[in-house]
Amino acid sequence: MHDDRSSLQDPDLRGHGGELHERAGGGHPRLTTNQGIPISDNQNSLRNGVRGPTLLEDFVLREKIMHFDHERIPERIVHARGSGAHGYFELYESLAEYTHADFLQRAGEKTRVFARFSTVAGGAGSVDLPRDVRGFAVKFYTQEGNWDLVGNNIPVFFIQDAIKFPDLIHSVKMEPDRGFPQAASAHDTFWDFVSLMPESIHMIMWAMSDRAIPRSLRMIEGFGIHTFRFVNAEGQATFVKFHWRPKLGMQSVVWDEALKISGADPDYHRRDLWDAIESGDFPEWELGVQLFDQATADAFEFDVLDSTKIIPEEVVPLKMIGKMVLDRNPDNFFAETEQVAYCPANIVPGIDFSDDPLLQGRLFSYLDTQLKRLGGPNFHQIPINRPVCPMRNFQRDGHMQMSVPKGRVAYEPNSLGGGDTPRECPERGFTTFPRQNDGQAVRLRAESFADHYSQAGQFFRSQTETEQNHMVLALSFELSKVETPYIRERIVGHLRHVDETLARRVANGLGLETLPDAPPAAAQPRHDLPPSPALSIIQKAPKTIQGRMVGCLITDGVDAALVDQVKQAVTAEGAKLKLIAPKVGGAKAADGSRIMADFQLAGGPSVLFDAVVILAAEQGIADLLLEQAAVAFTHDAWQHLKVIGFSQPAEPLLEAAGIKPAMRDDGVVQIGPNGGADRFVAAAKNQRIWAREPKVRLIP
Ligand code: HDE
Repeated sequence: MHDDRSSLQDPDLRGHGGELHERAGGGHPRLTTNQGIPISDNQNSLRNGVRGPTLLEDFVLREKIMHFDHERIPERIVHARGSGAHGYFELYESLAEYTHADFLQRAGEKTRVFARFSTVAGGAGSVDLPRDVRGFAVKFYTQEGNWDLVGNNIPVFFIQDAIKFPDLIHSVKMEPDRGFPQAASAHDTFWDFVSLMPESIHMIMWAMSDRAIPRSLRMIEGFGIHTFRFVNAEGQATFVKFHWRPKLGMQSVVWDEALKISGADPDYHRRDLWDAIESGDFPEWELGVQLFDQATADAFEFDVLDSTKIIPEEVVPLKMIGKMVLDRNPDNFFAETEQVAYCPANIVPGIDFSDDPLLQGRLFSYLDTQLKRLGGPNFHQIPINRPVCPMRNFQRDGHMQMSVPKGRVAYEPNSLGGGDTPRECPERGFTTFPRQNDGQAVRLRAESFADHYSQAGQFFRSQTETEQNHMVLALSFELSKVETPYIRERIVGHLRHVDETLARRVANGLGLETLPDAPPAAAQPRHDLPPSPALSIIQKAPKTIQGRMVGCLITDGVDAALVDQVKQAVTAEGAKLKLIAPKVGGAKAADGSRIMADFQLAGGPSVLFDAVVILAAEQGIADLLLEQAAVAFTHDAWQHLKVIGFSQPAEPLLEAAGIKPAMRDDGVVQIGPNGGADRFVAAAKNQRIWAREPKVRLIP
């Protein structure tokens, strides 16, 4: 509800308004127009006679429809689909040695934040689980202004220079003549661009890994990508790269699951984040920094200004400096998540940019885009964008000016304004680190940016066998959607520089009879970079079901004590148990009690859960065998490598789903009155039974 009476500053006016604004019937506040005029009838427009034409003078109708007609603002050109939440950042220890940023000085200090996670390619109404990069943007409301860390869940980017960004985005978005595909990189124009842009190959490796299909926004890493600078009180600079690490660990879905979730629950990530925060299960990330000096930077074979490169953690370890906790959902999606305006140029004293040409371009783009999206230069006054510290300057007027500056003076220096008008502040004001630049004006890329393949190969070789299989499958899938054969072949040619085995396997996955030639490489790729275990999801996966969701399919006649046993075992580990039944009204347990369901079977497929339990009873199993949704529930759980708990009467359903006793593994656990729930939970902590995959999927 919109109630803006607080803007009536004058107490006399307010008193008068108060009397007039007595409550409407039933104790509700009165409904009014935007001018505060009470509305008598919100069901019928004003007409000339009960069956006559509507009168133009109906200002209530006109105002309401006019406002409605203008409800939409331009969606973000990229990252349009997003979900946000409020929270705080808490510093572990003072970083005064490296930076004089005010909010990084005092251990234990909390700073308010607003985070927004997003997909890149799709429109605002697109699904949550395309194969895509995720945006990870955080606004820190510090006492010395807003700092925006606008990053992604992948630490490298597709391009090295901002001038290529519109081309990259045009290639991945819907093709301009046909207006499809929506939110998908699996089409000709994207791969055409990539095949002609070798610098994107490293990022392609990440985008074809399971990082691009996360299980939950609560389970993604985040990266500032570019090299930034910390500057301390003595003016000494240290290079810094920012990393977010999720407390719940990283986890992804499998690709077939992503395809099905997109249909079953297009809001899968948005709902998951919202529900977790609503239930008090607050997502957390640690903020880590990689700190290094100029000499270290100079010693690398790659350039720290090149956003297509990482600094392996094994080379420069992460220092964890604090944690972010998201503990409050937005009150209003539009006002906050949609209107929040991030900008990498929002930086505070003590942090500074680097000359990364991608970052430099971003410093222009974000401010510019907000002018279009939010309609004018005063978007910083929208509550979600406002700094929490005082904000004073002599800018004035403009569209939608919300503040009412007083006095004659809107310039500086001035002598008419008196002592209250703001002045510049050399001691604490933002100063740019005096970096030395004495080059010529050229449109040239440095030689140090030339190696496009070595780290791509390092990434591939750092993955477990399972993860490598997924990359081969993803590349085969994406390129199979490309209609133009020579584009597929060009990509395989690039892959030969990354890793010859990878190239052969993808060629096999595409049914190519001969291996295409590799294109000339700007710099000879290295194939001996040591693997970095930190790049693998599986090698870092915690053994846990914390924050996960277990789906339990029940039927009439179910043993209520068994449901209880499973629920206790699951919730004791910090996961949630959701009940699925043929009818949403639930099931009648053997003891006559009614157990309410959270999902009706057709709306609760197993793709929505991390592990499943089937507590069918003899009474209900015959019906389930006739219901494809029940068979698919079980079969999908199996082929998505999930842990399946079942009670003995569910045996025929497992058989109907093709899970024959001889093929079962440690991930199929019988649960009965004598136990089994604990064994189920122990198995589910592995998250997936990766060893099952070759039994259910052909891997090239
Ligand atoms: Fe962005 N990007 N970007 N980007 N970006 C935008 O700003 C842009 C890049 C990222 O939740 C836009 O407010 C250029 C890298 C996120 O609201 C726009 C270049 C990274 C978000 C824009 C890049 C990002 C955006 C669109 C190449 C990871 C969403 C709407 C130089 C470090 C923030 C808007 C949110 C949004 C431009 C490259 C992350 C058009 C020109 C690299 C997370 O200004």
